[in-house]
Amino acid sequence: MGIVSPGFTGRRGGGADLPPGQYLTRDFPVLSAGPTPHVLTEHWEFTVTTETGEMSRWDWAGLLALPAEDITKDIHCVTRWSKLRTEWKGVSLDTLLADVETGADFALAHSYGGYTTNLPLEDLLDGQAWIVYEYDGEPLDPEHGGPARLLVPHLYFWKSAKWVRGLVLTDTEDLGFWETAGYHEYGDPWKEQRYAGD
Ligand SMILES: Nc1nc2c(c(=O)[nH]1)N[C@H]1C(S)=C(S)[C@@H](COP(=O)(O)O)O[C@H]1N2
Ligand SMILES: [Mo]
Repeated sequence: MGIVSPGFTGRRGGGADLPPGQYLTRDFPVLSAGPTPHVLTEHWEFTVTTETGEMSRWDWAGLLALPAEDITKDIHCVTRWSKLRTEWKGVSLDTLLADVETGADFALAHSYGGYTTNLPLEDLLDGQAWIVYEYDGEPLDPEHGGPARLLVPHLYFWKSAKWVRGLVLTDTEDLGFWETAGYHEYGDPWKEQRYAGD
């Protein structure tokens, strides 16, 4: 232990890690548009449906059998809190999509409970997105999306669908829950793309 006071180490002068309009938080707020669905792992599945209707499917054991990665990333919520160096464990979308044949440009993530969010498919590839099932070395809490959620930390955190159940890949972009409600279709925190037209 050093002799710095609590609260000092988490802040960095200059805010190089902090996108415009964001503040740092040390706790982990819960933001859910509805009730927390309680999905048992024995019933959990994750599906990817391509633009031609081909479906790939993983059950819980199948997900855990895939190579997992430890991920440390900053997260940025559009309600302006950011949290630095959050630690997750999960499977890269590169791994899940490796054998999926698609020429689609877009993905709509679907969650248990009905939430959706849209992303360009390329933002889910090249080490940018994961299906995570641990946070801080513990199984992911239901309120934070457990048993498993999408993690796409380079976009505002509403893109990281909790209780994720699948991706539908399409040639044209369908908007998700918040995007339909006026939030930005892409949501780059560094460009402050909060609302449509930003
Ligand atoms: N299924 C689902 N996923 C969701 C949401 C939601 O309401 N439902 N909220 C989004 C928003 S706006 C944010 S900021 C983060 C919040 O994640 P947390 O509750 O783990 O902090 O989840 C995102 N994913
Ligand atoms: Mo959010």
